[in-house]
Amino acid sequence: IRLPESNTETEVPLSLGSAGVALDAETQVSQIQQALVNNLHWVQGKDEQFANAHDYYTALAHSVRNQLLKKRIRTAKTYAEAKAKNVYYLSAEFLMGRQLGNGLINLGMYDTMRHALADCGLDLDELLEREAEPGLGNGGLGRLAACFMDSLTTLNLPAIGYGIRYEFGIFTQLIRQGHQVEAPDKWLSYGNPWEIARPDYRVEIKFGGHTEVYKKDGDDDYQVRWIQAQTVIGIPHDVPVPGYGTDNVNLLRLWKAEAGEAFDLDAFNAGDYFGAVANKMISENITKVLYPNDETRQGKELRLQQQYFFVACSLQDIIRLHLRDHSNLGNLAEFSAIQLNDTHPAIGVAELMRLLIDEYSFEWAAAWQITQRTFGYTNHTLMPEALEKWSVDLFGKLLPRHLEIIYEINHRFLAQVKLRYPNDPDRLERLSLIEEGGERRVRMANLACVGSHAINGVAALHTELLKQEVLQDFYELWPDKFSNKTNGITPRRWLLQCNPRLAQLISETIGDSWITNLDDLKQLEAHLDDEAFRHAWQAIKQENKWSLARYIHDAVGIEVNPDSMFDVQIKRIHEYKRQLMNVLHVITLYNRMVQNPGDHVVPRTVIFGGKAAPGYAMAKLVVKLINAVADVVNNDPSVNGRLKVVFLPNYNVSQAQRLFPASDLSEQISTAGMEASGTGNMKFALNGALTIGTLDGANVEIREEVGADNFFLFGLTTEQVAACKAVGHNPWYYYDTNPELKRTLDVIASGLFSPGEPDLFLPILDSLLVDDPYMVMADFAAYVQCQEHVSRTYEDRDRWVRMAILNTARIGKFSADRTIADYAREIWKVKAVPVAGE
Ligand code: T68
Repeated sequence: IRLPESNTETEVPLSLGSAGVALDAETQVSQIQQALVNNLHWVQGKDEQFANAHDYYTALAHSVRNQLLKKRIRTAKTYAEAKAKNVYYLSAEFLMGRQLGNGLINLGMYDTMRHALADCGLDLDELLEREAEPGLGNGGLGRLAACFMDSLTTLNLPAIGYGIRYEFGIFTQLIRQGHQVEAPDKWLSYGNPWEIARPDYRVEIKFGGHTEVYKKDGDDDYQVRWIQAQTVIGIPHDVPVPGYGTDNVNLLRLWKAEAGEAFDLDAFNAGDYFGAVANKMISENITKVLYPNDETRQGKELRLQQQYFFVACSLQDIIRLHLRDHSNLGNLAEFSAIQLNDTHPAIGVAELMRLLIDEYSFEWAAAWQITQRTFGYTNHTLMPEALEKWSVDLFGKLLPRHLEIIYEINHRFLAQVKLRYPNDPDRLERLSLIEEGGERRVRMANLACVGSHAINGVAALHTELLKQEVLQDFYELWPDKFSNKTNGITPRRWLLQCNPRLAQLISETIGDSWITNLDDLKQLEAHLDDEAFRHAWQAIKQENKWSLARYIHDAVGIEVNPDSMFDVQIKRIHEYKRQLMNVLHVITLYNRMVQNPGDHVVPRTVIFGGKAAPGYAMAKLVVKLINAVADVVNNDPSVNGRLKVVFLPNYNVSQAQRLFPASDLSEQISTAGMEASGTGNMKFALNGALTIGTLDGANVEIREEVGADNFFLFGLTTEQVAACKAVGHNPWYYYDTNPELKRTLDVIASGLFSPGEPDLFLPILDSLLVDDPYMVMADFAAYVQCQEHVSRTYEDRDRWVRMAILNTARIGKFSADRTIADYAREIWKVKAVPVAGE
């Protein structure tokens, strides 16, 4: 490693000279190297002799962070002066992915940095790999929040993302003997160069205790106050969020819980040292770990504590910011749009009411108007069993004042409903914020609906189903509150950063405006008949597949053939997503090879990745089945490499960035009517993979955009699924009438995949044959047939490449920039506040 001498300036501008003029390449390189060595010496406290790769990573991260903070300071100033309306995105999860590569890309420094590092003997790729992935989310919902932050900043919209700084993110998935084993995710153990703790913006959060009525000094009216049993401190940790090609830098503000009184002095003085510290442990537990369940409710007290904690912290912060620029909270809704990312932050409705009424002495009606005008609610699920509900007992114990407020909201709301529907007690019962019958429970989705002026679904089909099913009563009451905002993804991380070769080919062909205006990819269509272009396209896919093949070999020791079709399903393991149907297809292909060894087959590599919730037995058994099938298929000499099955452990954002660019076929095969939107489906298509999919979630709109000819559609529609279930779905019928399906299930039952444990997969067979809730049996034949069509199409490589190009060219609608522009215009009513260039 050859670095210059360090100097005492700890920050050196990287891309601009002091007069604001762009520096020549040589000066840039030497400045980058200077900044790096300064950070190595003055941040890490090491020199080249002792520094390891992680030290270089940290030094580099600080170089980038300095650039971001410089921009952040100007952004904060600009926003404060503009007194503009702000977006506050409340989300229990932000699945940001690694920050260094993205920071370099968004700052436009990526290539210069690579060059400057190479010039002194350092490899950027290697340093990028040193960053721990911040896995502060489960899946689609958390990653959507991250894409939204990127787009908010790129569009120069003033925004803060508020969430939780989990000390342990989503668990690390290990595979042992084919089974998923969970290990803690210690992502903070080497420190986090991207965050800045802000103890000066600490807030106090109450829990438990009771409420009492009192008379304020000099006031005749009674007020309520909440006498808490416990106080927890929230410390914000700020992560700068860069946009692409802009000087704006927004914030992700994540809250960490600390003890109010680190030491209970009385206990301490009485000699109870352990008791004195215990309180600290209890408080800090609140932000200790992310709940690893996607799509299922976790009725645990700690989960409700997490939700209330981060929402209450965020609302105090929002109010502090508002009162910095305005004299009172009466105009809060004009300057703040708060978006609830699912129901996890819905307690915010009751908390804002409490703050306005108890702390700022607003009348109920005025407080309610402010609250409703401020909040918007995004729903992410159609599964009724996933809707959050909290037992009234638990709720009242933890948040006694909020329960009172929710009762009052409910009382007034139901009175209004009764006027509109005088003789409809069932409707009242369904709309009520409190579920009666059995244990009484607070319905968080109902609270979110009542407390918001806007309610949206995340894909056209999902929004329609919300209106017809899960939220039908609310739709009938307030049709104007409802709208659709089809999800989107950021083209910066999901093409420019993860697929640099394809990004470069596209930019050479049509220019680089697509990076911030994804519809411009349409211009690629004009090059469809250019053979050189198609060849270049295919060569890039091939290179990406080679590089994934090397990664697979390093990760799991399986040799895969880069000329085979890479057939990929990567997402959380869930019955409704039907990874099981995919494995059944694999077994069917295997059976054919065994039965008819001479038959011509199109070689495939079927790749799976995804985590199962630790308590979700069926999902974990599917993981085991995939690995067990892989063991048999990959080691059977008669298969002769024509079929390989790979389960990549620990699927996360970094791994996703390797997988999308190298995929040929995207598996989007959920039971129709179950997947709210999907966003992986968009990332595949953007990177030129073709989709095999059902008419579910955003698949419907993707197919509309790319054209039915360029999409492999199969399976029952939502209506057909419902009709099938209504008349009584009989899975045995498919077993008895489809010999290939029968054979596939029989092979599992034979124990071929579970030597020594013949009953291991019985629960899977039972689920398929007893009630088959996700219609795997009903859709199987159509799926297999469609896969045959896929294979035939893949054989005509030129046709396939044309279809791939058209997928990329026509996917522009699914940019998160479009999604955010729609939210901004139609729900938030916020305008861009660009920071002036230096
Ligand atoms: C996903 N939801 C939807 N939930 O399943 C997916 N849930 O269709 C959609 O594209 C995506 O949201 C974005 O809209 C989730 O990812 C969770 O992760 C989750 C986590 C905790 C509790 C409930």
